[in-house]
Amino acid sequence: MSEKKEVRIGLIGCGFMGRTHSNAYNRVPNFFPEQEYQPVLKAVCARSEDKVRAFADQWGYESVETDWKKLVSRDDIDAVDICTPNDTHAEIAIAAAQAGKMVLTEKPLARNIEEAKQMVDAVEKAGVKNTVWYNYRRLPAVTLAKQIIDSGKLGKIFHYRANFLQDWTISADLPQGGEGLWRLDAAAAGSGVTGDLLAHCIDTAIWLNGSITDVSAMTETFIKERVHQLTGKMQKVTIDDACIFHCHFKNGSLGLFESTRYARGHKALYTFEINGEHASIRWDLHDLNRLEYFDHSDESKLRGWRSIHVTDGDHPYMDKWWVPGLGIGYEHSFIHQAADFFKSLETGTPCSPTFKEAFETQQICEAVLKSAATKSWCEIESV
Ligand code: 4PW
Repeated sequence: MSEKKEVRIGLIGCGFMGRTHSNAYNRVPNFFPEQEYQPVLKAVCARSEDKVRAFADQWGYESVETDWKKLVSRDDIDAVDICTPNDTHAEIAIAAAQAGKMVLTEKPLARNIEEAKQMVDAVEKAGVKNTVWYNYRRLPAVTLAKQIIDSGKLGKIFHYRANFLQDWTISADLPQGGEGLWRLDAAAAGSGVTGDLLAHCIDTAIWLNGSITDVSAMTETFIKERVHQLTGKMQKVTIDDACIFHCHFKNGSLGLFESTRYARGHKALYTFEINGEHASIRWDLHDLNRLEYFDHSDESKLRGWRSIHVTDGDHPYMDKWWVPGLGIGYEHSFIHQAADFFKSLETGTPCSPTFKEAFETQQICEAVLKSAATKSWCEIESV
């Protein structure tokens, strides 16, 4: 057996994303054993000592820290993985890059373009490996969509449509800010559905269909005031509860995007549809192992939407899992991203999206929010 190279992980944040990433690191050695680089769960960091110790025991971390600065300065950490709220991404990532660590961060890259720019500069200057966890790219059906589009089967693309719908913030009694609810607080999150949900749709869209050149958007904040968990006071809500935008892609196609946390009945409905000259593709997170494909070159009597169950060994990533016909889940998108990150160390190639690539998504989010605020079209710079 060849000697494995260890990548000693220092994870910061032990909430929902801390769990998805920890699960991914634990699964990579089992399901991608051939890879030269393998993770070692060296340390996990969170402010509460009790919480971080329990997390370390549950997921198998060797040690704990309660101050992220200590973790970042440790000599026995190779890669810093940021799973904390958005307002901490920039400071931690910049410090980690300056300390010469590889940096992985949860999406969105940052709260705004200024922070994102500094983060890109820091990793580029330090020359450290970096990636942003836009996990949905790594679902086999979504990767298959990319392969089909890149093969040219759709021909000229006319339309790209995406939705990300949830309903968890409809109650006016839900507080904003603090533990578990920072996504409702603009100071912590940067924005509402635009940075949290549309960022995923935008990342997938520019990966599948290329750059977006300009956007026209509207946003709405349905509940204007909520109690803030940290101050106990009723405070103005400044996140976008819903956002709809349309746009032009560089390839001439039109885009239409919608996201809300007020779509009663929808918990996490991410869908996209792409219509080309010869064929169309659509995908739905609620049925994530399936890709629907319509090919106009099929014999007319048999023409219709094909439902591809993306579970065969020759489908992306599926040779790593079970037998044809057996599906995988949401958590596998993170396992695949972790595996791709370690593979990229072997091949010396970037692990997309890098900070620089994710900067484009940040630019589009910023333009969307600006367009909504100014009620005007906004161009995306330097596409
Ligand atoms: O990144 C997103 C989260 O903030 C996720 O993909 C889904 O929506 C699940 O939680 C939220």
